Amino acid sequence: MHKYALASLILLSGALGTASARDLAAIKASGVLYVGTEPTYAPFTYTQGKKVVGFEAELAEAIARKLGVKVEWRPSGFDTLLIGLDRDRFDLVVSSHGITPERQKAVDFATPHYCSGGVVLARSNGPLTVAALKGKAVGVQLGTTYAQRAQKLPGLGSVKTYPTNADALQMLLGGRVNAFVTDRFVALEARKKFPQANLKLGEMLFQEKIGIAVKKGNTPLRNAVNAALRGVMADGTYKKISTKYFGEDIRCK
Ligand code: LYS
Repeated sequence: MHKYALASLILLSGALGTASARDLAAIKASGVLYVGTEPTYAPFTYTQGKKVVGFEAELAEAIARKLGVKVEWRPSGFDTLLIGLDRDRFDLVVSSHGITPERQKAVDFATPHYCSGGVVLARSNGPLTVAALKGKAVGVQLGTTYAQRAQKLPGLGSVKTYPTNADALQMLLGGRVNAFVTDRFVALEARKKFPQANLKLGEMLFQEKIGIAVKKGNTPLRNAVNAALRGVMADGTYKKISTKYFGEDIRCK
């Protein structure tokens, strides 16, 4: 997360300390689970027409079914999601957040629902290693762990930050940046979707555990999500959805 965004989020949690999140009973009584996501992140959450689809979309819907409710998607900018949770705009955020100590100060995370990592993605003949990135322009999405990591890489020419994952990918395809740091599965999907660009995956820069976020302190909801997640992981639902999108089971080993 962007430094200032996180600072204001922590300040906000203090200022809005009295606002209460919907508890599990209220969610169940309403029959609806409000889920925040930034849907430009294929194959995790993206849009098809007006529908939010993808691996995490189907997983969130499977979790909601276990809780006996329906998901109502609330699309939002990635850098506003965790703040929105704190302002009670959503019950959950399902948007591929890496579980970091910094974010854990602001929100609570469910048990990780997949493991992945940040890779370098470039066009053919583009830079694929940290060494090759020296002096180059690297694109990232605002507020992501990839942006954080890229800013720490030594010797880069520049780090260009874009509001959405889709924008950053377009900049790579259009040659406005030499490389794009993003999730490994997102990179694989982009390579498949734009074969003419001849995209190549390079060095894996770091690994991360991805989790669903709830408002800090909403422990009954987090526990219910964990139980539902255990259920879909045990009954074959998780494996089926994961295989549909990735051809493999991407749960943390
Ligand atoms: N896993 C990255 C992060 O935690 C990216 C999240 C999704 C971005 N649309 O920041």
